[in-house]
Amino acid sequence: METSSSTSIISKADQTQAMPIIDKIATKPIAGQKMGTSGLRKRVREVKQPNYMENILQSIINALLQPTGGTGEVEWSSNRVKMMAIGGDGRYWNRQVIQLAISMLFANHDKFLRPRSDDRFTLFVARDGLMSTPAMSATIRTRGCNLGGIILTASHNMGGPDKDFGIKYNEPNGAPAQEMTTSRIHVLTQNIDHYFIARDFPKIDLSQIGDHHYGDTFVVRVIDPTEDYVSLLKNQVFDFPALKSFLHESKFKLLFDCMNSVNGIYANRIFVDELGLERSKCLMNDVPLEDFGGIHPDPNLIHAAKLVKALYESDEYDLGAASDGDGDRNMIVGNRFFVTPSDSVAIIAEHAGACIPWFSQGRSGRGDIFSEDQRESSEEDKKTIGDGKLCGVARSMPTSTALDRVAEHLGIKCFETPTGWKFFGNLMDSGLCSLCGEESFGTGSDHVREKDGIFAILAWISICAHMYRLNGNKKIVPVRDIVQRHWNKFGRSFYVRYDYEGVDAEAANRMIVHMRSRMSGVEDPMIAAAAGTTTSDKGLPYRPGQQFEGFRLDNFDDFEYLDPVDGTRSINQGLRFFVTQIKSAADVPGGDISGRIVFRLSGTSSTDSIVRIYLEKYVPYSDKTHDLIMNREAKEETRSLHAVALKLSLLKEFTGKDEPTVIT
Ligand code: VG1
Ligand code: CO
Repeated sequence: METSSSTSIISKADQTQAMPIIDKIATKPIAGQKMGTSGLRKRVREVKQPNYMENILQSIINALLQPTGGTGEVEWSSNRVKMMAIGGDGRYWNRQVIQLAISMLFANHDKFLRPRSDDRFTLFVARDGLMSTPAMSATIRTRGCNLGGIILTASHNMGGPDKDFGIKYNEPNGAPAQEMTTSRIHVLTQNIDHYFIARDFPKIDLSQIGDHHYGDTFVVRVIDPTEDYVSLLKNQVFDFPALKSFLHESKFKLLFDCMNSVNGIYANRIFVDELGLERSKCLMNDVPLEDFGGIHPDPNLIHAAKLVKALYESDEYDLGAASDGDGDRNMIVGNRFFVTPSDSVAIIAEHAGACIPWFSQGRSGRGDIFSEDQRESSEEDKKTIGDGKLCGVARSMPTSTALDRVAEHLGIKCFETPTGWKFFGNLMDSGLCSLCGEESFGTGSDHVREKDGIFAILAWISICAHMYRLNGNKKIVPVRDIVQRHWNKFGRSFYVRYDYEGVDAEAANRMIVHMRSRMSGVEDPMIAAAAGTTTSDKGLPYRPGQQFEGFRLDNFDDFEYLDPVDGTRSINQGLRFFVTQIKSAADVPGGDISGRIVFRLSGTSSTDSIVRIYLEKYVPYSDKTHDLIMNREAKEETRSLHAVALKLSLLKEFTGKDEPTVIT
């Protein structure tokens, strides 16, 4: 790390000789330090440039020192102990940045302490620097980290010296930083002119659990990264003894691909140590590696191909699962059967109240209270709120409407939020949302404030156990049957997402601007012409009633969200087109078939743009649609919607891309 020193000052706490000297180092703003959908993600070579990590870390620290944003006044809370946590997904550069962060937090820590007080600063550091995103959320909440936590991760992006690194800040409630916080951090990165760092700060041995004291005011506590999270899942959320006896009695076979990510350590703790499964039989890629062993740690049908093959080419396994680089995403696969993430969260919502103690025993929906004794429901509580009801659910806008139908059935509200987990935090803190999900393989509940891959897997095992018991302990109900029963009751949303990666950012933006102007009724032949299109109507405004490829356009908008808790408005969150299939007696057997096409640009790419097209076609259940619902493939069934999407967006013309890079 670069330390071209300018001024040296002795830390306030440094009354003794042994204390490290604090350097104030001059720096200049580095462009592009803006957090996206979930943190800042950049190529390793970019974050390795001099002062890159120093600038962003100091800006996060500065943002925490000015919680009201810009008065320059430090706000001291009355807590005597200031606490923060740090860990990461173990990717290349993780360990170096943790040591850097420790020395910078030491250099800055006294600014958080009230003058002439006995305040102290405790920094919890994950052993070996490894902590999954949901576990970090649990640690922040369980230990009451009033300064939140830092997670070094680029999540599902690839890792290694030529790939990505990332950093996220989580607030004291354990949720990803809200937009207000991330924009404050961004502004600070644009104005930074110095940072503080401890000179020659001793490198801490992160392999050993224990405390390291620096004077009277700064403690680095290396903690077991599984402790808070596993105890939460075990003692509060799930019934581990019941799951264990089900797994062994029924000989249920699980195969979990940890994709060489941080989740390997949690998978071993939970599935092997706690639930007694045999490691070699149930876990794949369960040792965290700096480059994820070259795997793209994104749990989908393409990147978890080996797992998918095992589930599709033999009858050995009942449940296949995979999670991403930082352990917050999940994919669920049954025997020769893929569960879309949108269906998965809907099905968990359908059964959670009956078989997951967090919900059935009334621990969910209590907003932001969190302490062991508050969480232990009293008998009185169980009578009033332990009726297995979820307090509400939520999904990101592009996620399918399957969850909405379950919510309606349960008589609870379903919130529709912009993409990104940070939008669920307020709902959960206010007791408005028990369970939520995103189409991008994200599922979670209010036991933490992040999505949680292992939660989803344990939820599915809980559902399977419940079905097995209902079946008189005789037969495992296959995942396929559980999903088909759901479709039988609620109908089916055929759902597919097309990703066009490596798109020139300017071209992608032009395409979105073009659609936006056509939505607002502006004729836009110029833009269409610039994209190389000649037919005059390609620049005309969209009109309800227009027909494309057997669909009628009913409505369209640019999604915006008004946070019902704090009133924050988030605009430009994705372009939505609502369509209805025009009936022809031959191909539509009864019921209105509606569809939705959504366009948005990814906010997690470290380089070029990624255009995402989300397609949903909802077919209500009836005798006539039975075969269609049970037997058709989503990609086939949404093919014509994809053709409509290409017409609406002129994607090929704008981006030059003929084919998507990933279809999920
Ligand atoms: C993607 C997903 C989004 C998810 C985000 C972070 O964002 O679409 O649903 O919340 O990744 O997931 P975008 O902006 O690229 O579409 V994770 O597991 O990578 O933190
Ligand atoms: Co992730």
